[in-house]
Amino acid sequence: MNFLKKYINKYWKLFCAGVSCLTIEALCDLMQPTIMSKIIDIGVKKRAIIYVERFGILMLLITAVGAIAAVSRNIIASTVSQKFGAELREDLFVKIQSFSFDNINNFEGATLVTRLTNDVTQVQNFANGLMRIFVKAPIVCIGSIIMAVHLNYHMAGVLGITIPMAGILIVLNMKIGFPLFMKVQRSLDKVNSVMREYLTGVRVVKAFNRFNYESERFEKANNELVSVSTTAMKVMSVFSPGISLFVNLGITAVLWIGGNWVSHGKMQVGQIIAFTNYMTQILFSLMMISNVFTMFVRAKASTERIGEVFALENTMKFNEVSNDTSEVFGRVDFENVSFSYEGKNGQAVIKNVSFTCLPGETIGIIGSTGSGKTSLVSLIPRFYDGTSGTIKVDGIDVKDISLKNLREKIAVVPQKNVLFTGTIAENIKWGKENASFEEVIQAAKISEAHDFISTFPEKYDTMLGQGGVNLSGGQKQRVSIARALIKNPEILILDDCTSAVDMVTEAKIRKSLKDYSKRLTSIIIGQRITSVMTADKIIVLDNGEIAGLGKHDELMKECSIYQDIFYSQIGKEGI
Ligand code: TTP
Ligand code: MG
Repeated sequence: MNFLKKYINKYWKLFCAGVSCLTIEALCDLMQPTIMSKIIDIGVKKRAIIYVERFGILMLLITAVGAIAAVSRNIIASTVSQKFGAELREDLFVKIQSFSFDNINNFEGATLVTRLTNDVTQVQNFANGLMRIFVKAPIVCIGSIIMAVHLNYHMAGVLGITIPMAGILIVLNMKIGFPLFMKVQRSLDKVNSVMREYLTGVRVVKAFNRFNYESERFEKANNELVSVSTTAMKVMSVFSPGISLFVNLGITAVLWIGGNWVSHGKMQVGQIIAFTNYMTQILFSLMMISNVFTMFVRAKASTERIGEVFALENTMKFNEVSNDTSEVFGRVDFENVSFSYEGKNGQAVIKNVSFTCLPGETIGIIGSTGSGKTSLVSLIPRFYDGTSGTIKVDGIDVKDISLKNLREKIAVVPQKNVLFTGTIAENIKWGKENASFEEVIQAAKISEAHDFISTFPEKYDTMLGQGGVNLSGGQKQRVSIARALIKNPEILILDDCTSAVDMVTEAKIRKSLKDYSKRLTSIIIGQRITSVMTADKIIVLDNGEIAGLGKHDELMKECSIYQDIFYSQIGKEGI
């Protein structure tokens, strides 16, 4: 819960102001029944009109003060809770952004979403409630008891029985409620995660006609949520009527005993009315307290879940960087690098890889699927850290370069292209926010995207749906390449990103890339041998190991895996 400290430090003054208003409001409420009893027992009974008038005006004044306090605390409570909620969400967002891929793999995507939305809302509501009603409830409850006892201490015995009974119910409520609401939250996560997975894979689901299967999966998660929530609500709903029962029994007792006492002169009618009034106030505040606990329990569960995100340490270690600028541009060195997704003890997907990529060179990487091509290049921008060995960019160990600087040098076009909702121009500019329109066009020309974009009626202002659904696979790939190019990187990594582009266009892209910058180091992963064979150096990857390294001609002589790929794709007779 440490993360809450920051907000407490920031908002405690306003919070106290809100609670002060609330206290004034509660005190005003508390005075009303006693004044009323005085009006009845003295003013009305003895027909003293001046007394009635005087106390009537006093009552009005107190109501007015109470109303002003109520308006103020409402404004304060809304302001504080909204600001607090917004800041908490923002901080969480920033924290999640700082996570390494490893960290994110720790959480299922959907739970991070529910933590950011639903959990924050719960905590925010609780903070709001705290300033609106919650503090008032105990004040009114205790105040009513004091006022009631003060009014007629003979009657206090009735309170002595009812209130402890209600208290026991409240404690039980809390004990039983907490684990139930934790469960509710977890079920909500599940529903979200099924829904998210369905929505991302909706095309496949339809193609495979697996709608029923997905529906069942959703129904199962949904039913579980319903059942857990219903159980939680059922358990919770027993408590309010229970409290109500005890207090109403108390009120009946007051009326019954009080009625007898009036005839003996031990109590007055106004006092009975005031006493029952206080009892009703006690009832309301107890109900409120029980609601508070329900909300508290939910907020506590949510706070813990949010706390888990804040508490997660970034798995990536950062060295103190004194000077990470270099005279070299676009050089990459791998020195005996091994890597596994499961840490040191996991199965290695990259095994003892060493190679050097000189500035301006084009390196091709080829190998069967699962041979570790994507994993290998994801180590360069430090999406993951290798388990052993050293990776250097521009001659400096990547661990000694600040992440911002490192990633500024490198542009990656991932294998699975990701586009965002927005226009094509916005998507390309995503690589460089302040890029001019000319730069956008230039990048699109190099990636052979300009021509097809020009055929759209709205050209660069064509809106893309989520994930770029209204573009073809090859078109998306070309927009992704333009987005990487506009960044003007030193090192460009293309991960199989021309797989959906025809061979002629691919050759054009390669040529324009070559012409575009002599200083740009390109690392091109390809499944097609034609994508890599013109590279300055080709790495043949086999099961995480380098099976061959050299130019096309050399590999054709020395590397049997490379030969196999070549002959299977091109045939014996060559191109
Ligand atoms: P990749 O590096 O993804 O293999 P690849 O890029 O050569 O394959 P493709 O041509 O199909 O793109 O995977 C190497 C191994 O690492 C493989 O066994 C799967 C595993 N892996 C993970 O465990 N987690 C991951 O996030 C990725 C990307 C791969
Ligand atoms: Mg891959």
